[in-house]
Amino acid sequence: MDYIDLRSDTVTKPTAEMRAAMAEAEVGDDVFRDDPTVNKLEAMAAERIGKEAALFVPSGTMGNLIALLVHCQRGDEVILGNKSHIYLNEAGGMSALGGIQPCPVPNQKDGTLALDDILASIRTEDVHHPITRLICLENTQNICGGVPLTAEYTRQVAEIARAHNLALHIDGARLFNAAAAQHVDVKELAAPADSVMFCLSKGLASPIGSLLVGTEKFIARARHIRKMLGGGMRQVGVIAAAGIISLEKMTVRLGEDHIRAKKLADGLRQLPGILLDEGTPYTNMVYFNIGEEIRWNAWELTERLKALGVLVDADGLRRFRLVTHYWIDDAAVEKTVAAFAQALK
Ligand code: TLP
Repeated sequence: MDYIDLRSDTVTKPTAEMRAAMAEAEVGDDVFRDDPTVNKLEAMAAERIGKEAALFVPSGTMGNLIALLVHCQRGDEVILGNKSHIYLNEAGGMSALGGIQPCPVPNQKDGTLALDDILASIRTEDVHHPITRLICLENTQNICGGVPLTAEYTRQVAEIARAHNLALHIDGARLFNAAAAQHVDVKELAAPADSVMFCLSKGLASPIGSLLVGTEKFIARARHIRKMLGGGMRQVGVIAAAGIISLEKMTVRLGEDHIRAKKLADGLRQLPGILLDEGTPYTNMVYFNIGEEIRWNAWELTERLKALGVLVDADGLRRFRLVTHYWIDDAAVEKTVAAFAQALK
């Protein structure tokens, strides 16, 4: 069956244009810096984000981990959101592989960390304390609804970081969605940060890959750590070729996904038993709960929807997250709403 797949924007398959570019990509050994397609992608990424240099990495998780390993020493502490992907969904890599300690502070409903909470979490110089080294933000903030953080907020956090000699890293897996939703250049969102990771393999529709962006010095160290982690990828221009199309063509169309997320939310809102989160969707994610009057829980509904050709991600016993992306068109939105109407019965 040709499923409508709303489980994530990570499910996006490469477009025909990407597949052709991948087949024809000029390649070389990227560990020797010999792959012209990777070199081009990295230069483009650095330019788009507004930093000196970039590094192609296999995943967002590895990009974030490398950033943390560059910024921090063993025993150092990182201030980050208690609902952040790095804290919750990256297998504890910072602790397991870096000896780095997370200092989680509550994510507010709007995805931010309260400035006072950040300030209160910065360790004072004391022989008993770990050394606070880094603050991490996530933009868009996934679990808070795919909510975008503003450039102004990011600047405020960066000011705190500078004043306390800390670095600022952005997990910008969906930074281009944040930029599209706010009609700002992605550079504005990235400017206050020392390092930024963004993903090609989500809304930008590449099959694999993320980029870590920062100063030349930061990226030189990151390249070393990528190798240490086994992330040196040889003739990886075959994948970078898709990434170039992501940057050139996919970044400018993300607004369509946001409009379709709104249409999806509007359709679902009409159905009794669907309780949309306040404000959803901010970008390409629709978050909602299923009311107690519905006799099916989210896992059961997932199965019922699958039988109707729609794949969704249950995010708890009575909770869902649906994500729009390149392969979700208007017809898919309509079919999804109709499938929910049927499955809820
Ligand atoms: N997010 C995935 C799942 O892991 C939850 C998704 O479907 O949303 N940062 C953020 C904010 C992310 O949402 C993700 C992936 C990552 C980092 C990690 O990227 P990958 O999957 O490339 O390691």
